Amino acid sequence: MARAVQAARRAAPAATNDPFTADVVAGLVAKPKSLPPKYFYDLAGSALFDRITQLPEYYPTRSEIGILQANAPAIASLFPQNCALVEFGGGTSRKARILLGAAATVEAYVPVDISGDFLQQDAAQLRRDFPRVEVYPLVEDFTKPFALPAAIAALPRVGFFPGSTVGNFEPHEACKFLRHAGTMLGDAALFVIGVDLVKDSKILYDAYNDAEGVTAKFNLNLLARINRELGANFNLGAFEHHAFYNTARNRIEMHLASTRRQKVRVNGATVDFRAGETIHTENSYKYTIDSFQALARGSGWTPLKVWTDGLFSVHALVNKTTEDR
Ligand code: AVI
Repeated sequence: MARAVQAARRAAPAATNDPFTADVVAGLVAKPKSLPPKYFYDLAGSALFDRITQLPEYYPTRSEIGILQANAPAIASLFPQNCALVEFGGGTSRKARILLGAAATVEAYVPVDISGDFLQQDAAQLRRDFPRVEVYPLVEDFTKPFALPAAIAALPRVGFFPGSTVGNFEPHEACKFLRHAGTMLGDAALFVIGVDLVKDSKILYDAYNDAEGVTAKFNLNLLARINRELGANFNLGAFEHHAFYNTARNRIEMHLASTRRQKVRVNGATVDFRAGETIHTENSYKYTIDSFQALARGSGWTPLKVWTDGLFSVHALVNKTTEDR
């Protein structure tokens, strides 16, 4: 009985209102253990992700930029007059700049990101580079509904969600996100969205297991962040990066595997790990053009056009069902 009480005390984490602490603790006491991928992107994680996008094995960024550059005039021709471009997760405006350069009809640009670190800096540079465009950066968690700036209330909207970040959502969450984006962007809005494609598993495997080990560092940084911000004592040398393609579910899975039996203190709780036990840190779903269009249709969007280089796809969707037209 005394041991049971002791064990319960040990397992009970300190109460918290902070979402990061609450999500980390809930994920580590869950079975199987998992952590939300949105927490990868602190300052160190964002810098590592930036390095990932330049790796020879990580094709999605290069592919998407190539598709946007090659088709910018065609994409821009779908934009309504005097519109606002709303980018979900627009921490850096690298890809939006391609559209802003091609679409003279954009009056306002609203980058929305959970981290304000780069937003303000980037907004200042954008205002210099595109003086005709008003820039309204918004620090928000775009996975949840939020209010758009009043200044763009009267403008028709174009949503932009590049990078295949939609693939980091579970399909039901992707559907929920597309629905809430539809509500925010309004009837007849356009949505330009980048989606990574199902392909040869070796290409996918290599993209998440780069030779330089940057993706491994990116994955392990999540534990380093928990140590830094929550005073936890993860031994980074006792966890390994695992990434593999789950063909049955069309997704890359990333895990952090404990190399041995160990205990870790996190926010007043002790978390036990068996040797080989993993923390599931990310899914990156891959779609076919048809499977993504089916998901979009089921979420209130009508597919209008798609551009692809065979590896990656950029979809234009319209917020209107065919029946409404
Ligand atoms: C941001 N997201 C689309 C990336 C992906 O490919 O799923 C995150 C990433 N994880 C490991 N490498 C890149």
